[in-house]
Amino acid sequence: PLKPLRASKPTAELSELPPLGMDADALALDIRRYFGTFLGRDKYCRSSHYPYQALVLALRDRLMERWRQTRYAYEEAGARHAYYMSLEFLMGRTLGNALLNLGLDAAAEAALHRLGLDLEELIDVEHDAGLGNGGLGRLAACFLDSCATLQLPVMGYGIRYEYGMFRQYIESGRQVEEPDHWLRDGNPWELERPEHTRRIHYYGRTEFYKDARGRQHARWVDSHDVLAVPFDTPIPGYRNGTVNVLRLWSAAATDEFDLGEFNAGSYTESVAAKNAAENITMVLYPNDASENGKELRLKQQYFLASASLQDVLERWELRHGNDFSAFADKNCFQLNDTHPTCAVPELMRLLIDEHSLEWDAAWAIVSRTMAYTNHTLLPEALEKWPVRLFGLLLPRLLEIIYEINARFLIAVARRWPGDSERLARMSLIEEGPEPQVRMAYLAIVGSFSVNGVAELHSDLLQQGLFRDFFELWPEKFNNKTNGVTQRRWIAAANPGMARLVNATIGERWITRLDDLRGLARHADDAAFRSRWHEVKRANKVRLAEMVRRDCGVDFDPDALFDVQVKRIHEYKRQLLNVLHVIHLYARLKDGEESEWTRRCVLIGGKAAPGYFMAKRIISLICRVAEAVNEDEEVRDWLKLAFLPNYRVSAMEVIAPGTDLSEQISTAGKEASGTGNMKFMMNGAATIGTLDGANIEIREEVGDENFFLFGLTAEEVEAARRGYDPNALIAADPDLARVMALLESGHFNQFEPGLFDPIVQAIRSPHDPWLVAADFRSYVDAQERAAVAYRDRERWTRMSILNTAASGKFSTDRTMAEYNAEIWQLAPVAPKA
Ligand code: 4GP
Repeated sequence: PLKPLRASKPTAELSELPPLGMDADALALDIRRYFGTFLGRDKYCRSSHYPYQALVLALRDRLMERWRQTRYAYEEAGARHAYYMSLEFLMGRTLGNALLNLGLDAAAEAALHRLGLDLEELIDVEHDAGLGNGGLGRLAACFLDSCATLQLPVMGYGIRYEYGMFRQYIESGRQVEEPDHWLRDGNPWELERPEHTRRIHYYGRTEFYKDARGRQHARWVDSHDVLAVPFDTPIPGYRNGTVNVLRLWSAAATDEFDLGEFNAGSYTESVAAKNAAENITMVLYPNDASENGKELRLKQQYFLASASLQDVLERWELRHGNDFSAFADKNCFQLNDTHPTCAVPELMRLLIDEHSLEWDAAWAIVSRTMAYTNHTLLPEALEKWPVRLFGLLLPRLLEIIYEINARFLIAVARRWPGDSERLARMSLIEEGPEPQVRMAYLAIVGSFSVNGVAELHSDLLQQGLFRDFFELWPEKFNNKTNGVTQRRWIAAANPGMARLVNATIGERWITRLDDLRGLARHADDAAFRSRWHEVKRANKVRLAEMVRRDCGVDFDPDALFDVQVKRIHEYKRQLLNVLHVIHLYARLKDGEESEWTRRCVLIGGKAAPGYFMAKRIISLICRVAEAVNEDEEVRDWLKLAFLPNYRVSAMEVIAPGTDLSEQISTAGKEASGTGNMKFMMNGAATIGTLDGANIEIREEVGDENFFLFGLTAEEVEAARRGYDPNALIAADPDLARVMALLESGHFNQFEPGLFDPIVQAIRSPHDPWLVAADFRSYVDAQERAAVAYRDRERWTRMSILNTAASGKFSTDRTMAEYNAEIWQLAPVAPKA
């Protein structure tokens, strides 16, 4: 533990500081100072890394002073806070965004220019913070940006993984994974706060004892403990003086290492405990929308929940002592999916065992402070933990869960007397040979709010997955359609478009995205369309450079750029996309190229390392790409590339350069999607099914500016009964030709059988993703898109109208809704 200062107002004077300059002169001076003194570099330094660090440190100083003011303002207001608890924060890079939000982009460029440096180059030095898998993690990052911009007292809590999402390489058409040691070159944005270290228990057992007044208490004894050390990252709002915090926990051993063992020569043993402790936050689990009952994962989940709750409770105690009567008025926890659900029993434990509250008082607090967001309908993604494992690792928590369940089932029985089937269905414990704790049900029972992430998804939750709970507590359920932050996804990623928009309708869209509506009037102005087209074309040139560099494929910026980037998953149907490419390839080979639209198809995304079919689909994309790109009859008309290592910073180049956004999941499977929104904002038209937020995108932009195809969620359910893909294939000459090519081994001449599993999946009457069922309408929609693209004026108009209609999909709107309907926080502005 760090020693406390003995002075009465120990650091009040110490933390007073005159404001730092926000002009190029002041920045240049600080950059020089950091470079030459703190970093100790000189004129012989040849690495871009140190100028980058010097710039970040200069910015961090400016973030720190705003951060302090924000914190003081929250304290003085006695503000109610929300805590966004998430196992994933997919932050990507920070520099560009920090410059934009601080309003220092121009000053930094000028300062660096004076120093003979280039801002773009330094931005590229930064390693993506890939502490998330995909949509769920990136959503959390966009949320933080919007909360700070709305001046909401919201703090993020997560895990500081040493290794983030793996790095993906393609070798001989196969995905290869490599660890992502993102911290190797240091992370100048973060601030370690050892003074707020927490202690986390695992294993052991419960001991009951009586206090002086004869009341019974429980305590967790014989536990193996691990320390949680916080690292804070500042989260600036858009030019408003607010800086919020993302606090990430890192695991450390309670004792450094065993010197006795070491001296006795047992080196491995001496550090075993330390390694075991540090393993907890070593790596992010690379599974998206699916879980596996791994002990280490449960350890991570509890680690986050316990450390964060202890943190909040300690701050509470500093102000209020052991009086928790107003705690629920001042605090709210948003659980990002079921991953942090241990927070429900853990807050009970902390209040009962460590703060001596009665059960009912503690439960009143828990059930008024927890709120749960669901992100997926895939049943395999609903987390369950074996009771056996849970009881071993977190014995005290399991007892509390049993007690919550007993009380909950009494309420169910009272509402539906004699309905024992329902009791079994709703129980927090799933019975069977290996009983399981149902984390989603625990989250629902413990929360006052349960939301889905798009209208369709929230409806399907209420009618399907959580139906019983919806009948019991309809008032808990609500929808919060996702969004993305336009600061990162337009202002920073697409400066060309941002400048044109600013010149046309002013700058207010940066914080009021609905203003983009004003662009619609200009869609009929030929001069404006021509400027819009030029911006898009320049962005396509930039994207083509990336494709050239990373895939070795030449994309022609005048061709239609047709893009699908997201995790590789069967329900997202990258397979359907490849089938369409094979269809175009077959047409070209058969000489059917009259009325052709030249098309460059880009697909990117990572497959979970253990997901066989997803990896096989990547191989198919790579093999088809070779056949297409190397064929002289084809390659001038059609290109296909698989982009390796898709990540946030890649999307910042991809979205602005895309014409056609592929959102082609089997209806009813994609909870929302957020990539769809980034593309739309950047002026891409969508080809998509009526799934997730696509439905709302189409509502906003109008059917004439959206290429709709495929079965609806309802039709999908009906089509599953009596599904006969072989009949569909036989009846459709285009699909038959595609299947014949695939089955002939044309794309895997040296690896016979490679794609048999894919062929079998398409031909299976049990194919849950109904690839064959949607093929025809997909190809037809693609043809409509191709025709539309040939008419440049029409396409450009459509592009403008997509951007103009994207206002709803700002996380500013999403956060305002969370706040109005769930958190109810008052915005607080720091002193200027
Ligand atoms: C994703 C959903 O698949 C996606 O539709 C949604 O937009 C996103 O969450 C944010 O809500 N789910 C996951 C996951 O990433 O791991 O479950």
